Amino acid sequence: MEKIVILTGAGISAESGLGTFRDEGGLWAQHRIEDVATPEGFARNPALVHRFYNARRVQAAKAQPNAAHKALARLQKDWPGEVVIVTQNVDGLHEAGGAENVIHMHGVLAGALCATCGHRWPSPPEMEVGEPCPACRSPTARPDVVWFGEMPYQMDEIYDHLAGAALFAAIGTSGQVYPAAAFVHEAQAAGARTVELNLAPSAGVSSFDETRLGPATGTVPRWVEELLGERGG
Ligand code: BV8
Repeated sequence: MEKIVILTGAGISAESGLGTFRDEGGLWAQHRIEDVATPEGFARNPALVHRFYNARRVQAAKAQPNAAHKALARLQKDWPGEVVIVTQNVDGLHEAGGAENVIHMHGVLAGALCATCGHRWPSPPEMEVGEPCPACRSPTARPDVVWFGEMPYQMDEIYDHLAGAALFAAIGTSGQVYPAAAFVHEAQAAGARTVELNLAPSAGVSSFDETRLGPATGTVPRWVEELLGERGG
């Protein structure tokens, strides 16, 4: 049965109250990317970067999954083929909405990583500069997120999924960050149909076979109903 691969971005969590990056007043309007989402920025001012991620971690922990997150979980459950969710988001709202095996290509707010030995552990709500790694004791704990210039996680697995996709959907992403922004081309090369569900046309809008505009809590449940209804589900 057809395999569906879905890429999500900050827009799917917007209606759960979490800020996006590039919308009016978004996260990048409040902080320079170079200062808070690069290894150089962390080396220069780790306290600032911890403050940036601590605020988002505390906010994300209080946020609730919305109808779009829940609709994707239902699609995973009721679709006869495989449904793979790849997210650029570092919140845990897909899992909170019932989704499984979510691929977090840009890492997770709930995770801590040791920059010295690579050990991972559940992050405390707020991390501090010089936090010691539980494994090697080095004072080099950082958020387990992928910054600019760093390699996103599980890329081989993602490319395998894209190579086998019959349907690719991008939801709530502005299509400005690579390599995620190029996934639509990988899917097309594999012969997949491609659809974009977004509030506004993304940078890659012309690459998609179909674009549905509107808030995710409206467009995603409708899209899932159509897919499942199509199948007479
Ligand atoms: C890499 C950290 C090497 C975690 C993030 C020049 C050309 C091409 C590429 C580059 C270049 N210079 C540098 C690069 C590479 C760089 C890059 O792409 N830069 C861009 C800015 C040009 N990429 C990297 O460095 C990546 N690593 O390339 O490694 C490599 C790669 C492959 C193989 C070998 C080596 C690493 C990128 C990861 C950076 N980390 N975040 C965190 O803090 O969260 S990026 C950050 O942006 C988040 O991860 C976020 O998810 C991501 C993308 O943003 P979006 O999710 O799309 O959010 P955005 O605000 O932009 O858009 C929101 C959308 O939602 C909008 O379309 C809006 O309309 C819509 N929306 C809003 N409300 C709603 C809605 N939709 C529906 N309903 C609503 N209610």
